[in-house]
Amino acid sequence: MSFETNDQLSPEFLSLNPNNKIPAILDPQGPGGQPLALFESGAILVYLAEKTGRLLPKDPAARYETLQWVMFQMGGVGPMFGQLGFFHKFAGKDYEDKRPRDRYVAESRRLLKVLDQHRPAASG
Ligand SMILES: N[C@@H](CCC(=O)N[C@@H](CS)C(=O)NCC(=O)O)C(=O)O
Repeated sequence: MSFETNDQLSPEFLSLNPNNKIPAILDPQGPGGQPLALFESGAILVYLAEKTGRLLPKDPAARYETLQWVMFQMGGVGPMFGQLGFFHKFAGKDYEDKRPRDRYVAESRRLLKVLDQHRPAASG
């Protein structure tokens, strides 16, 4: 799969992910031994964690704490850093108005501060 050749728009890839983004997976040994196609990084991570019995704690409180940081990544870090990359590196020179870039810089810094200040509970 290469973005340079727009493979994400091919019928084969769109059959896996109609949203034409990576990541997407096809597990030939999905539930019931049937193939399973999945997109969205969070859904893929939860699926793989449950399939392998790793990464997601069994303890409910720890499990939801883990899931909240997965959602934080999907809803915060991923989109904000992506927009920052667009305005700062890839297309920034095409925009005279620097307010969009500055907004994503500020929001990305804020998200990093949240991570820096987070002290995970001790795990065994
Ligand atoms: N919410 C999606 C976001 C996926 C996403 O934005 N993927 C980016 C790369 S990190 C992508 O495919 N960009 C290429 C494009 O938009 O054509 C997820 O978490 O899987």
